[in-house]
Amino acid sequence: MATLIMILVITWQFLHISSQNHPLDPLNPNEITQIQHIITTSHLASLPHLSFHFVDLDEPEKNKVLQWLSSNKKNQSFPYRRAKVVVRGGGQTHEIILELTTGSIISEHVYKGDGYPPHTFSELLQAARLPFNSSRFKDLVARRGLNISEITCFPFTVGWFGESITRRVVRLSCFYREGTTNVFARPIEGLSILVDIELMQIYKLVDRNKTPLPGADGTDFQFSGEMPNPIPCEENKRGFSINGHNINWKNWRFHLGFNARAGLIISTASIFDAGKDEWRRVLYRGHVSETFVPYMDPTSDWYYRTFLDVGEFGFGRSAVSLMPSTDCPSNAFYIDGHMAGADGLPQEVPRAICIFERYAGDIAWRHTEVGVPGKVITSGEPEVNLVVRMVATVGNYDYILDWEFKQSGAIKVGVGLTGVLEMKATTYTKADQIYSKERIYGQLVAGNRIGNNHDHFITYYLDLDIDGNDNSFVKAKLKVKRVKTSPRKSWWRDIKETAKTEDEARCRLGVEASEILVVNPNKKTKLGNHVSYRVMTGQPAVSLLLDDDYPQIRASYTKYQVWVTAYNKSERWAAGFYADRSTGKDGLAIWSRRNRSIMNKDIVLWYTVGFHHNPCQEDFPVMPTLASGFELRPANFFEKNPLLRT
Ligand SMILES: *[C@@H]1O[C@H](CO)[C@@H](O)[C@H](O)[C@H]1NC(C)=O
Ligand SMILES: *[C@@H]1O[C@H](CO)[C@@H](O)[C@H](O)[C@H]1NC(C)=O
Ligand SMILES: *[C@@H]1O[C@H](CO)[C@@H](O)[C@H](O)[C@H]1NC(C)=O
Ligand SMILES: *[C@@H]1O[C@H](CO)[C@@H](O)[C@H](O)[C@H]1NC(C)=O
Ligand SMILES: *[C@@H]1O[C@H](CO)[C@@H](O)[C@H](O)[C@H]1NC(C)=O
Ligand SMILES: [Cu+2]
Repeated sequence: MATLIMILVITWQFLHISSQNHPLDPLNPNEITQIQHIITTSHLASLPHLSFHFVDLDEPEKNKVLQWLSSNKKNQSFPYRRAKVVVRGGGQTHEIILELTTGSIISEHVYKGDGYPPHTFSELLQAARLPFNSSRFKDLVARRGLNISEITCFPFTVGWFGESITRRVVRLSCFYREGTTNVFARPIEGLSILVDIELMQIYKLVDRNKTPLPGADGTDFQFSGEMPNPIPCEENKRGFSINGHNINWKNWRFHLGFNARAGLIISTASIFDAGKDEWRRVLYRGHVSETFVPYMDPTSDWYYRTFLDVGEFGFGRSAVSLMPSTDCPSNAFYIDGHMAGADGLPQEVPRAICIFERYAGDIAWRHTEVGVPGKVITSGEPEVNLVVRMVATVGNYDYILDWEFKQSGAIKVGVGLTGVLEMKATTYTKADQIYSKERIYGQLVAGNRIGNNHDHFITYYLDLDIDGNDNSFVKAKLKVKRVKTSPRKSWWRDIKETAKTEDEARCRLGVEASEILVVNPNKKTKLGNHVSYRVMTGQPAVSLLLDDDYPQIRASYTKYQVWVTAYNKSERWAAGFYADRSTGKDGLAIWSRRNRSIMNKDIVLWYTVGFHHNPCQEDFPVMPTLASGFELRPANFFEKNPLLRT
């Protein structure tokens, strides 16, 4: 085994000196294998039912990373290469930090706080199979006249509802596949199975056999049309280069990472300023931090559906292999994703991320000038952007996650929701049968099916470093003034307020007209304006649940759309690291309560893209993509429009 470690160390050192490396590179399959080997040959191997729940890069200190990137990389030693691993074994959660260059465990302790690490896929699969070994389940199925070979059960996380002692539990809901490929379209309502994941046993099987099974007619979602002709593009002339995980395209360069929890991660994004002839920093790190999806049905088989998908399952864990020409255009380049399975060994998601240049027929800028006598002057240029995309399919839903880089300096972050609704079976077949006696919690979207109301809150971690580490957060409030000295009676002006502390930075958008900016108070343009980026916000949506409602306590950060915190390497997951069965003791709202100073400091902006989803018939049997997002756009960052290169 010593030879194996030697080989791994040598491999690592070989990679180490390669110019393609970046200190934030995700763990590669060799490193994941090395980690698995170190742990399974340590004393931890004796833990009963050892399983790997989290294996990720323990990222080096930010200043070390930045120093290394800005050095000539020969005289500066590469920042440490460490991994953070969370395993379960013997009913406990162990946190381990490993040093990969020496192949050793450098710290290890048992986590005793609330909540549990993300579920592994293999334990979820095992749990989903348990009913098929239960005679009680077989009986119930037979009594309903169903064919057990046509049933699929899905494990749902159960949230937390004030229990003082929590167990690792999932709740199974079962669906009937007969006559359809749309498994979620035929819920076997009223049948619910609680599984103790730790013991891998069913401990409760509830059968409220009341609601008939919805039929299979019209539920399929197979695409049968013809593929549209793609917009012609120069397929073989790729406008970007990929060197390891480093992407260079036009005036942008950034690092592209992937992990099981966040999915795709953008790091150290800088833009080349032709006027200054230098690369300028914009975003140190950006990724999805958490999602919160509470369903608005308080009845016994639905109330617990209040998912924190990133922390409970993982967006990278749920990343699908992208389909060329459907998920990404024909000029796309694909990157595989790597992560550790429950056994600690590497798993690959082929084509987890795609990168492509998008020319969608849009105009980057234009003008027609008719004011010059005897001439009509027209100029402009087409908008060509670079898109980085992944899709996370978490059970019934598909989240399309885009990062779109523009030559104007903007980064547009897009979220698209598609997939299949989570539906509840009902006796109703027509809307006019619905009367208040049997309340429903959504809309009738198809015969015998209600699309229950719910929200989606996708929260982004955005460590913006506008032209340097130290930034401030500014709200520009648009205030209306009345005038007496002009034929006009009113006008608006912007009143800029710099948030001094975390408490002052929280925003509920849409309540008052305002703009939000991340400003570098230490840098000015030649004209004397402070260098900044503006956050162009999407539609406002915050959680409407009451503050004392348990799901809201766990996802309390969803009460505001914008938060700003002082940078702290270990504060990344908005609902806390241990999100499964969490009790709200960790997370963004808690950190922010420290009310740290955020003026001219290294700050992190948290932005939530929210949807209140009130389903309609068109969302059935599969939902047309509903898109939202936000854009980070330079504001007095450049001396002038950077698209004009002269
Ligand atoms: C490494 O080299 C760079 C560029 O030549 C220089 O600016 C920096 O000070 C050097 N760092 C060390 C630690 O010698
Ligand atoms: C199913 O039950 C049989 C017999 O009790 C047992 O041998 C088998 O391990 C069980 N399978 C699962 C997946 O629990
Ligand atoms: C039950 O479903 C399986 C799988 O589709 C099928 O092979 C079998 O014939 C069905 N049994 C009955 C009794 O219909
Ligand atoms: C960083 O965050 C962690 C987790 O919230 C906290 O325990 C720690 O004290 C913080 N460090 C600093 C320097 O604030
Ligand atoms: C946060 O600090 C600011 C400035 O010291 C103060 O005005 C504000 O009341 C504090 N907020 C909380 C919740 O403590
Ligand atoms: Cu939805």
